Amino acid sequence: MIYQQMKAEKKQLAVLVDPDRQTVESLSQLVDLARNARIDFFFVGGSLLLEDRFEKTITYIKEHSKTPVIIFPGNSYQVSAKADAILFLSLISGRNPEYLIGQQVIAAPLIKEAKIETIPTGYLLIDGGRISTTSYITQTVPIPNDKPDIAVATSLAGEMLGMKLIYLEAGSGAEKSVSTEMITAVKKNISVPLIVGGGIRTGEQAEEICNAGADIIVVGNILEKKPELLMEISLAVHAANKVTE
Ligand code: 1GP
Repeated sequence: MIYQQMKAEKKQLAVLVDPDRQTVESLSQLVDLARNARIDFFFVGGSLLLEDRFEKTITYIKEHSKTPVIIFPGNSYQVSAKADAILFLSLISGRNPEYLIGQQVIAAPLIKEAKIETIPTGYLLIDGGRISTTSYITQTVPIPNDKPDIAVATSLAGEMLGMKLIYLEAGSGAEKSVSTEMITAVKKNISVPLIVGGGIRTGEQAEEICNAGADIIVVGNILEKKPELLMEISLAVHAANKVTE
């Protein structure tokens, strides 16, 4: 069960693959690098998928890697029976009913049909220094980066509603990743695993975010430009494990 792996008492690294931004060559390179860097999960999805590569991307990764593939959906149609699990996201930082429950109603029968593990996830968009695609597409206002109390209250509400993961998202390619103060404050208040992503570009940053309290780090954008950074980031996450052991 994927959720059990996500709950493991160690820091873990997920590589986000946006199917529209990968060519066959770059995906193959990334999967090879990820094998050597021993990453924990692939997340596959995107806010805006215009090409017909979603299913093909999952199939390719499943054929070439043993690492679990988890759908990180940008909309209700990003569902595939070939994935190992799906993050069933509700954008609880926003007040747009379409992304709180609307897309979920459309996706639920498709997910049931696909028979994949479904992990209810409270998704919080945090201000990353510029308007993110997620903020624009969902027409929601992110939580200010310097308001950890709002992130704590929102995460608590998510956990009380039964969500099994909390995801603090600064937005893909964010200028500023989620602040360590906010991560620490949220982690202290919840008992479900905490995922943090958006704008993580170096091993140092990854280690700081792990040490602040993130359980799972998500890295996407920078690997599209500099895939070789994957090893550095993976080593940093492992180093954070040694500190907490
Ligand atoms: C975005 O959290 C992920 O949804 C990863 O962000 O692409 O900036 O690494 P980056």
